[in-house]
Amino acid sequence: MLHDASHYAPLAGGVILLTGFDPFGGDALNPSWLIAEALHGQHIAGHRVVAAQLPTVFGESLQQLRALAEAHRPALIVCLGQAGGRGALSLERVGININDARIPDNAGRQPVDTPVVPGGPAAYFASLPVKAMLRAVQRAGVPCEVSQTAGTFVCNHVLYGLMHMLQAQDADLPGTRGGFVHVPWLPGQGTPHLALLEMVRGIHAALWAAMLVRQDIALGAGATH
Ligand code: PCA
Repeated sequence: MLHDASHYAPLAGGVILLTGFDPFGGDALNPSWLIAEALHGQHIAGHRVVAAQLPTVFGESLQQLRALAEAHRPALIVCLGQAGGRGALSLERVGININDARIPDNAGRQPVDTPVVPGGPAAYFASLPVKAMLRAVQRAGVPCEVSQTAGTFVCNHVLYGLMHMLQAQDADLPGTRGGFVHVPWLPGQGTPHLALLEMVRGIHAALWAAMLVRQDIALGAGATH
């Protein structure tokens, strides 16, 4: 017998918003956007993936994300970003209320120790089943980890701002879940790296798990330091 449908994914026919960033910091490309672009138009759990590029700019990135969320009213929002130096897809657990940029963003802004949202809480957890996603990506044969920090540059800014928007009364996006995944360099950008197709396969598996799993699983994936 089929279980109560509400236990599973939200109503079919909706949208999954998947964002990537433009290149930054002197790089010629950004794998996060190439992955999002590759998955644009795919159907996952009855939902259509809509890919969009965000600028690597404090403030503007969040304004564009809000406009996209209001236009598409997605069931799920997953933002992707490049994390050079990491060797696995990194499912971010938490965004913190701080901007502290070691390099200028693509508009030349370099905020130091400013809040993402003045007066906002210190942090928000992503509302994604990160452990179930971890298991799904690993079963697809793609290196994956849960990360306890998204840094303090534009990616953390977007993760915190996204979760603030989803919590806020004014956003009117009831039931929308959201979070962030950092991805390694592509071959040619530096080491460690992952092939584009491998990363696309991993994010595809992660999106399926995010759509289908309502209650996250208990799976040890913490860090000792
Ligand atoms: N990575 C940067 C910003 C844009 C991107 O792809 C970050 O990790 O903050």
